[in-house]
Amino acid sequence: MSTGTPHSSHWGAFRAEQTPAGVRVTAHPDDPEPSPLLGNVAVAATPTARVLRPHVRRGWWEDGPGPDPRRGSDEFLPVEWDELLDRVAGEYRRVLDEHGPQAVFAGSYGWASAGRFHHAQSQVHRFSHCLGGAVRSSWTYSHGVGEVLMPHVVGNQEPLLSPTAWSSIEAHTDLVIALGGLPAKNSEVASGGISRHEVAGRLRAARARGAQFVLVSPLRDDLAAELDADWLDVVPGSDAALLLAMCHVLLVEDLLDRDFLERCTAGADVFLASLRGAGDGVEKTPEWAAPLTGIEAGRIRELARRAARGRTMVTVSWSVARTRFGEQPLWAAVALAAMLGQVGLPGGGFGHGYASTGGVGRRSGSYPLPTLPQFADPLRLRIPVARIADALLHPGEPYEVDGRRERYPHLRLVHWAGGNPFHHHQDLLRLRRAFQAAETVVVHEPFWTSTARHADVVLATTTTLERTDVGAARYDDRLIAMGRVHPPLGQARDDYAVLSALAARLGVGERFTEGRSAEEWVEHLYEQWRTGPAARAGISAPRYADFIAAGEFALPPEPAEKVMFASFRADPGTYPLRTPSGRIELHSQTVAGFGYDDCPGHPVWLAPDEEPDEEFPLRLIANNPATRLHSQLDHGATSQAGKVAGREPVRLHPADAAALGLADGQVVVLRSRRGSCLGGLLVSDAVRRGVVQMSTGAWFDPVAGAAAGVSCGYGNVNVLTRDIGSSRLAQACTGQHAAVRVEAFEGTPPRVTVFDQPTASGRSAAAG
Ligand code: PGD
Repeated sequence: MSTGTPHSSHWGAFRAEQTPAGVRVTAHPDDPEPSPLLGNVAVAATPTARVLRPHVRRGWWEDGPGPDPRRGSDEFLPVEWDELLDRVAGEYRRVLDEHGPQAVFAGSYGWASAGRFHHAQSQVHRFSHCLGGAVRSSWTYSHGVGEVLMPHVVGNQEPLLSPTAWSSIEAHTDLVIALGGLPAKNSEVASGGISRHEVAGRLRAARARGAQFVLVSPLRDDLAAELDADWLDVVPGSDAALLLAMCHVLLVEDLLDRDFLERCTAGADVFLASLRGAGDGVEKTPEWAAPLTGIEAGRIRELARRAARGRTMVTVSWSVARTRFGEQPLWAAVALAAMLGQVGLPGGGFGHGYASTGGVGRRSGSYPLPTLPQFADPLRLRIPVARIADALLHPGEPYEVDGRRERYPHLRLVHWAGGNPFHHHQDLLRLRRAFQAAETVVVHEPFWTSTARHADVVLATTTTLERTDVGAARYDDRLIAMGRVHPPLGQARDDYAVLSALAARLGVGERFTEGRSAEEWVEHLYEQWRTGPAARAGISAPRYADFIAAGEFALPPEPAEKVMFASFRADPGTYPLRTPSGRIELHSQTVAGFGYDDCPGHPVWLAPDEEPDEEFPLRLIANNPATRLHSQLDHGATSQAGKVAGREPVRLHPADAAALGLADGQVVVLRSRRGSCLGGLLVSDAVRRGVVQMSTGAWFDPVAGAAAGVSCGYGNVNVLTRDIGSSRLAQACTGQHAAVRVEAFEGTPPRVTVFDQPTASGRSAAAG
């Protein structure tokens, strides 16, 4: 192995060493295809965009807590740690005493960084549980639709977390129909870490054996060119129509597996009748789907026949469901796979999220990992994760989710660590108003992200390079002894140190820390795991000192190649699914009973409710980026190398660019009903006509935006997207799509300011 300190990130294991030229990063030698995202790591060790000491927003410091329209544009003052922690503890005490824990939001959604002990959300949750709890969030931005829908349809979340193994696809699948593709960029990352990147190799091996691929996506590069796929460049948001039409072909041409439907599904009669027009009088033929999807009827018919000819895997990326009515394409894909009758067979059936991260399909996640205990949540009050702005703006108002009627709590204190809502949420100008409605916003961040800039209190946090930890992830096969690469920059402290200091001030210090330092905790978690759950699972792991000396520990291989629902398929009576019927529910009486017209009891076609019009004629795809993970290290070398004219790239088909008189490389303005941003144009025929693609994760820069007369001067696509739930069922993120227009930017583009240190008066905070 190369020199340097072992380390790990969501995009790969590596070694890092401090050199006079900065931190040098070398990929793990066993990684067959290391991610280019490693090129972003070194910038974290430089002062650029780092929060080097604690800061406070002037208005909050001087005028006290309360809703404040200055939040997001006020000055920041550097302050001393102790003085600031005293004030934050006092504010916690005020809110808890006057309003109780239901007034504190500590959901802290976000990926933060790799490492089992310093995992920021786990730290905040443990802290708030010591204080009587706080409001938390349910589900994820990644796959919120699947998390709620799949338990109704197949009884659990297996299809989105650990579907049939890649090795099974590699060996057995004849045809992969990939809705949303299997994009290399997303398979490079995995929450918690990934020590070997294998997805591209698996796909190549399947292709070499003879597997064929069909890519269903408006973007050609959602599947590697080397796989030689047929590209169905569907209209964004129309996948459910395509899938229903394929189901219709199987039905009318009698290509369906009636025995499987009989033995293993419930409600097939209702679903099949709906394909023939029951309910709405519309036969879901390929001719019906053609104008909706932009795919000729003949191609749809042929694809259905092809799927029935061999072993077929239908995959739906997480992003396809990250849309309005995103429940429908996912449920329709399950229905198609059920009609093909291959669920539970090697290489057949369906999966949700292959290549959406590198973890899906890799391992079954059956081995335990070292885990920070969080105590029980005394409050148990949650909101759907993507409804945070609604909650802040509409306290006490009712909403529906998954068959329940709930009310939003009145959130006064927002405490966020390890996430970037001003990256991940939709309609950022609305989120800004929502944050302004809070009384106090506390953010732990290593970087001056837009979330930090919308806080009252910014707690300067270390990065993983500045601390030790155990790197491990549920679907990976190694534990990495993450070592400290360099000392903390400025006055940055670990989240644990900050929370320990707050806990002590709030009288729960001993409970929170159990008397251990961070380094003692890391060893303790590892040893607890080694001698407890790992030993019980038959894993013989080295003692901590030996683990550190070796730099890593490889988990044993899993016993057998996973085929999802194999035992259920073989014997549904003995191994029923955890649905009310014990089978795959093609019609769910439970969901039907909720009475939601935006998610009825079986898969249907629901036309998108923000369609292009004269004012906003293009369909935006706001997908995850190829040059960074989400918003992380946007100022890193790989991310910056991908910018166009210093802004986030905007891709447009050559014919659309020509019609608009736009040229490659120029600065453009994107506008939607909600906001506007600058971007740098890339003309590309990998994008369907009528579609514009801009990735998420460029830091929201309202300052540069103001100079340019737009909402964001750098290219944060979430100023354009819509803050609305997928449906009343899942209430999940719908950030993938919006209707927009693109025009030339006239004038001199403003300087991007979002990586600068924020303005401070220079006065000491104590001087007021
Ligand atoms: P990250 O950029 O990973 O985005 O949203 P998420 O909030 O996870 O944010 C993590 C933050 O944690 C960073 O700001 C980083 O600096 C900080 N951090 C890292 N390490 C530490 C630490 O040790 N301590 C502390 N305190 N902070 C740390 C991702 C979310 O975005 C996701 S998962 C998806 S899938 C969504 N996808 C889309 C989409 O497809 N389309 C749109 N329009 N929007 C999306 N948003 C969602």
